[in-house]
Amino acid sequence: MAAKAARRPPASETKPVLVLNGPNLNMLGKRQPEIYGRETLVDVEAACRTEAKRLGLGVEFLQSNHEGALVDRIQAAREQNSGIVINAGAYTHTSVALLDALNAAELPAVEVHLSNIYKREAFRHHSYISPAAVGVIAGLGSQGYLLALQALARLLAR
Ligand code: CA2
Repeated sequence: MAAKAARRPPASETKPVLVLNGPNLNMLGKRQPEIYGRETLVDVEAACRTEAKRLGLGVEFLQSNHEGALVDRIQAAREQNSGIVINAGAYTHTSVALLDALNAAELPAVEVHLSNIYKREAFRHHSYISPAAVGVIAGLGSQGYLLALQALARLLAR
């Protein structure tokens, strides 16, 4: 007898993608526009919602300045979300806890940075969380979040 093909849930049944932003990203558009641009985090979220809708994905957001809150949300994502877009801010360069949480979540995660971290100070060149990511996007401003959503939409449709 022919094996039954595994059924992929329709987009409407797919759990939402989690977009996580780390410390100080709530300041976007309010300080240092020469590095991070003029868009606020509210603008970025609105653009993500529009793009997610176009892609047939649900989307949830959290920004936190607290490492533990980010770890808690990544742990919850294992049950509640289908994938993760993460800009961990400065925790990118310091946090083994976020790396461990992302590995334990076993979800596709795309790491995003607004700025090109490789053009900046040497301490920004290393990311603790990249080994847990399917891909990394840096230097394209807020467009990076939309590209990350596109990448996850493709991966989740497989
Ligand atoms: O380029 C990125 O997206 C970063 O993740 C942003 C982090 C930085 O520590 C990383 O090296 C690269 C900083 C986020 C702080 O965002 C601000 C935005 C406006 C004003 C002040 C801070």
